[in-house]
Amino acid sequence: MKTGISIIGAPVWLGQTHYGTNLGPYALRAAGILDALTLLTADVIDAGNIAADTKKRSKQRRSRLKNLRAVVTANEELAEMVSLATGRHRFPLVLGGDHSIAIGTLAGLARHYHNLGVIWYDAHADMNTPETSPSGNIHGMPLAASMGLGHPSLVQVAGYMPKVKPENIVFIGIRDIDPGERELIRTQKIKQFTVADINERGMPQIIRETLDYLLSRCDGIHLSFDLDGIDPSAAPGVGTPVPGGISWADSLLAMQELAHSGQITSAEFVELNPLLDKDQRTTQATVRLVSLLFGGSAVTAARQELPAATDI
Ligand code: 6HN
Ligand code: MN
Ligand code: MN
Ligand code: MN
Repeated sequence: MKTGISIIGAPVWLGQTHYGTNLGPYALRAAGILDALTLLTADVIDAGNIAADTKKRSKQRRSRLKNLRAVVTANEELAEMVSLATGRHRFPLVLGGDHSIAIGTLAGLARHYHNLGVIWYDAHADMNTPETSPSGNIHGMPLAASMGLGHPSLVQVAGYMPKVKPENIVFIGIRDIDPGERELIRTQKIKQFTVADINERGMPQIIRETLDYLLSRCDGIHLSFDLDGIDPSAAPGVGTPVPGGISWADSLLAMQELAHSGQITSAEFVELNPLLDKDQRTTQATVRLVSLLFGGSAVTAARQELPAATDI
């Protein structure tokens, strides 16, 4: 049983190339995420942000990985904060940041769970290695790294590996998959639900199947929610949008079903880029999704006040 929520900000953007995902935690706080959660659960602590300076690109010669050192430093620190909250039996809620921060989140969590389950809600599989990556961007690699595949500095964050077993992962919404990733998904037999599966069987059923699968083998379930899993029409504020995504209505249903199960033990919301957003739509959407995950109703979430532009 979790005693409360610890919010941890990970303002990282160097896992990809669009400045702005580092502003995600600030935008979400300005949009009232703390008040929204406090209405639902009295015990909410804002643990602040990781302190690592991720503003500067690191000078890295002859490496295919962009900003490796800066990303590793940020993730080492995030792993410690997540581990601390988890050790205190709190629910770590990590606000990204690009998806490279999942390396640190999972590293902090897996110290406490022997069979950590991971729901990867995303347009992408994020299972590239330096060899298969088309971009060199580390936000496309966190799952591979957490499975023990890739650059030693990424794989060894928090000093151990692997963090996640392939049979404990479920993809929801992936639709832009690189050849190397496709091969890994196939050979490792990783469970996946496509947007077509969701349309066919309905989101509540997909979530129930996901939980049935993970609960039979896992001692904790982490939700890694990449906002680009949602269709860009509803969540435009992301750096790598992919059309044909999960609908807004289905995303709300997913959060409600997960809340209803009471089985999620940690979560992160990543890839929000306020500078690419339209009318703060994606920031507002994230606050609503987080509220629903903690048992809020769509109505309560909708009632939150809009932040003034100057707050951001
Ligand atoms: N994300 N597969 C592409 C790459 O560069 O490796 C895109 C990755 C996107 C990552 O959205 O978290
Ligand atoms: Mn991702
Ligand atoms: Mn242990
Ligand atoms: Mn993605």
